[in-house]
Order: sequence, then structure tokens, then C-alpha cells
Amino acid sequence: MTLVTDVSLRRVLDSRGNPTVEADVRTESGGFGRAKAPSGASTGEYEAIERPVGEAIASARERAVPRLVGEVYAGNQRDVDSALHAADGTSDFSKIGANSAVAISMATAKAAADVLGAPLFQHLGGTFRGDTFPVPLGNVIGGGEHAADATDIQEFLSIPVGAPSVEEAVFANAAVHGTVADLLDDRGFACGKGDEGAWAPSIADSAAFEIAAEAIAAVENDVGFEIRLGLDVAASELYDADSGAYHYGEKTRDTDEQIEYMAKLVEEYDLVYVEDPLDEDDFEGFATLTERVGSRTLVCGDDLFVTNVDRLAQGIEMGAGNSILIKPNQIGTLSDTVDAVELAQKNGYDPVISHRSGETEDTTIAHLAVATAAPYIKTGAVGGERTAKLNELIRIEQNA
Ligand code: 2PG
Ligand code: MG
Repeated sequence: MTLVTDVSLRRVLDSRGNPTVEADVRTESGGFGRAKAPSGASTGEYEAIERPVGEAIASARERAVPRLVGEVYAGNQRDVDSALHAADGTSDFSKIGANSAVAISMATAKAAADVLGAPLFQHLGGTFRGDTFPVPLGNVIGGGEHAADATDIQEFLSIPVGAPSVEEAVFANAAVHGTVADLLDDRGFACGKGDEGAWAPSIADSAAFEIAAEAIAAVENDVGFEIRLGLDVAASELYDADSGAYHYGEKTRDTDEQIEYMAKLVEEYDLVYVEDPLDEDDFEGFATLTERVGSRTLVCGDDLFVTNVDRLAQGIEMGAGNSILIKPNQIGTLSDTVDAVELAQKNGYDPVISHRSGETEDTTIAHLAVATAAPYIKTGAVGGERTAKLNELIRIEQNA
């Protein structure tokens, strides 16, 4: 066991050009870990609080660092994370900021792995972990809060369910992304990319479905294994509580119509994954949809559950969803994150480890997915901050 001897925090850039928190943790025996907080754009209302970076750093220096340095052992993640909670004193990290908390929590885990000379996934997951790899969900067309004047649905995801390896899966998603560009070009819809590197054309969702499905079929044909389509609807961003309706461009749907529409999309496009099909407060709507289509597709709660065991427990009780998106910065520490994964797995909910739209070159989530044997990881298809995680998965798979 080795004591934490130094925690330093600094402001660095994220992929959107915004500031984010980077933490360096050093230990008595020379261990070193560095991690960065990601940041969302379509954030859930019930997420832990991301404070402005300067304030988060100042507050963590004042409150958290003295409770860590010389006080906790880096290898004891639960003690580290309890110290972060105690330093903050609120239920949502609104004092030190979930951005400072998650960077410190992840950096300390990396420092502990460094002391052991073990890869992070092995430190987090134990010696028997490392032979189950997640299927990557690759965002190939998108809009919502991630791009101006693009699709209403936030993410159209390529899901190479039949890939024989992570490496094949990662390249299949990149090929779908490239094929989408060709198809958009053929149709005269040349466009830029959204925050996660997905193409962001100014087209209707119906056209995006058609193009994504065609690209997937073409790549499936080339690679010879099954690739399916999934969605992150990010429906809270479409929902207006005052009118009780979901707004898609000109068209409006009430909750029953939204459920009907989602069920129809699952059927029509044989979707294997639908994230946030309904508003973040609508546990009942999630339960109704899950009952209808849950046997053939994953109904995943992101803004609904916010990686929070209490919200997940409510979902389990009500049969809302059958999958949970897992984002460490939604809850603030690795211990809380792993608790959510474990509660999900015990109750037959598939955990999907996820990036944020604002990312960095940090690769912690790749290790977390392998450590927890999560069946899926959502971390984009292309772009340096996305490929950092994908390439790390390829290296882990190869034991490199
Ligand atoms: C989501 C994420 C990541 P954001 O909604 O699932 O794709 O987006 O980080 O903006 O919340
Ligand atoms: Mg989401």
C-alpha cells in the first residue's frame, strides 16, 4: 500500500476547445497517474455538478487535496473516493465539482496501477479480467445538441455485433463512417462534423436512417459480419415539459406518440439499441416501451439514470429500460461508477460505458469497460479524442 503524496490540478483543453480539469497524482513509492474530466452538452438534469474549471480546481485544492495527501492509500479506491465525498460534503459534488472529483478519482486509480506495474483494467477488474471486450458503438450521423442545424435524433450508431475482435469492430465503424460520407456526397449533402466526429448534415431524421442503414449494409457486405443500427435519441432535449410534447422540427409528438414512434423505429430498422427514447423524468414511459420492445432491443437510460444507483434502483423496480449508460463524470467517482455497473449487472441491465461529447485523450473508460466486462462501449468512431479510447482497446486486446 502506498500513500498519496501529491495531487496537482491544472486547466487543460478539451475537444471542444473548452477548459477542463486535469489531475496528476503521485504516491510515496513513485507511482504516477494523470486523468482528465470529460464534459457533456446534452447533460442530464440529475447529473453531479460540473463547476466552472477555475472554481472547481480552487475548491478541490482547498477542500480535497488536504484530505488525500498523506492521508489515503492510492490502491484503496473506496477510501480515496470517500475522502472526495467527505471533502465535498454535498450529494452532488457541487462544492469541489464533479469535474475535479472524477479527474482525481481516475488519476489516483492510475497511480495505484502504476505502483503495481499493472494495466489500469487489471488493477480495477482483478486478475481474471481482460478477456471480455466491449462492442464499440460508433456515432456516424448526429445532431441534437452536438451540432447546429442537423438531425433531431442526437446519434445514429453503428454497432458491429458480429465482429470477431475489437480491432475488426473499430475498423468496421470507421468504414461505416467513411461510407456515410460517400453517400451524403452522392446525394449532395456535403457537411461538417458534430462534436463527436459524426457527420452532421442538415437532413431529416428519415433521410439519416436511410443513409445509415445503406452504409451499414454495404460495410456488412464487405467485412462479412453482422453490423446493426442503434440510436441515442437524447429525448430530454426534444421534450418540452410545458406542452408535454416532443418537438421534432415541424412535428410534435405527445408521450404516447413518442412511445409509438420509438417502437416503430425499432421494428422498421431492426434497432438493437435505443438510448434515452423518452424524457429523463419519464420512468413510466421507459417501462412501457421496454415492455413492448425490450426483448428485441436494448432500451438504455442515460439522462434517466445518470450513473446513479438510486435512480437505477427505481428503474429496476419499475422495469424502466434494460440497459444503463455509464459515465464516470455523471456521478463523480470511480467507486460510484462501479457500484452502478454492478447493480445493473446483478439485475440483468447491460452497462454501456460511455464518453462525453466534450472529451480529451484520456483512456480511462476503455480500461473501465474491460475491467467490468461491459458488453458495450460508446466512444465515437473517428477523431483523436475518440480514437484514443478505441486504439487503447485494440492495444488491451493484443496485450500490448
Ligand atoms: C450522450 C453523450 C455522449 P453528452 O448523450 O450520450 O454521446 O452526449 O456528453 O453531450 O451528454
Ligand atoms: Mg445520451
